[in-house]
Amino acid sequence: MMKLAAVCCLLVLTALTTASTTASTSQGTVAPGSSYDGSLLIGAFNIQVFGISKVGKVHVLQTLVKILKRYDLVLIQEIRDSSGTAIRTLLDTLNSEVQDKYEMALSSRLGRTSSKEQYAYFYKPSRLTLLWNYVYDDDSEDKFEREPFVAYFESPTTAMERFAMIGVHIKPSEAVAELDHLVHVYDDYVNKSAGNTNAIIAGDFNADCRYVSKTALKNSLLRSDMRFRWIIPDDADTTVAASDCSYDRIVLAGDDLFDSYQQNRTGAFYFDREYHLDINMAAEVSDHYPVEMFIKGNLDLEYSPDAIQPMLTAYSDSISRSGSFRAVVWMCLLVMGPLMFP
Ligand SMILES: [Ca+2]
Ligand SMILES: [Ca+2]
Repeated sequence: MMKLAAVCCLLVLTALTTASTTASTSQGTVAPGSSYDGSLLIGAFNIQVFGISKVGKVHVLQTLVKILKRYDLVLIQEIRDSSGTAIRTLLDTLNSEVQDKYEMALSSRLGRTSSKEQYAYFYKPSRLTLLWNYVYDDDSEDKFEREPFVAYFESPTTAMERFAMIGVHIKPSEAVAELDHLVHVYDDYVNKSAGNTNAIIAGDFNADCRYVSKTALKNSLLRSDMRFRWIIPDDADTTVAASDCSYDRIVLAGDDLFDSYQQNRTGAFYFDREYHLDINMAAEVSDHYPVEMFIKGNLDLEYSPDAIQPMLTAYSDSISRSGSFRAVVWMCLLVMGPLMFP
């Protein structure tokens, strides 16, 4: 009981001293990932022409690291760097600033012309085990400019045992055709995983404004097939510029994912507002905002010494979100009440 009381006091102190660390999304607020209960914050970020020039600018690199460390798993798109060093610099810089280190899965360089792009997944092995990954093979049909990059994860801290992330940066001028073909990419993954239907299809789909009309979107296979749920709405704004386009999307498939994700913690992450960057500073980082989603964890909370710090983080996040200390007061009353009024 003394331990619980100590935790309680620490929670109150934390509540009183913690500055808000939450971030606005299109539909609410999202706290950084890795909370105590095993939940996952998953993102997809098109870091416009990511390469040596970008990591060479200290303020850009710092902002990228700040954004990426929100996530337990994040897809990075538009890596354009024949030297292959920029993404490694980004990963190393990120890992120098966190205790819970990230690992990377990197695709081959993709594209029909000499202008190639790579995808990367940064993920925390403390939360997820990467089982296998592959670039979708479209050699026989050549449907994609940049073939989707599929990574299959084991997730011991959520209700999903295993799921895939299917990342894609769709070519704007062929957006409708590539969108349609994502259904085949998904079916191919289900086969490869011996029938696992859980998948997060995410990336810059270019599925709005001048590239995909509302009618074309409505008629696209990925939209009309009821196995898929589009969780970033058509009216979301995922562009840093004044334009209002919902280019970056997350589409879910599989009952476990439908049950585990939280819609009110899903949306674009407006890093310019959150970090108080003016439009020029933000534009140096990317022309896109990341999109993100939250998956509930299923770990039981234990009152072990090791559990206290993550608990403090998690509760201070929840306090920041609610903007009140009521949660802490209620918890203290529940814990201390029986002691004080036996
Ligand atoms: Ca191709
Ligand atoms: Ca915009």
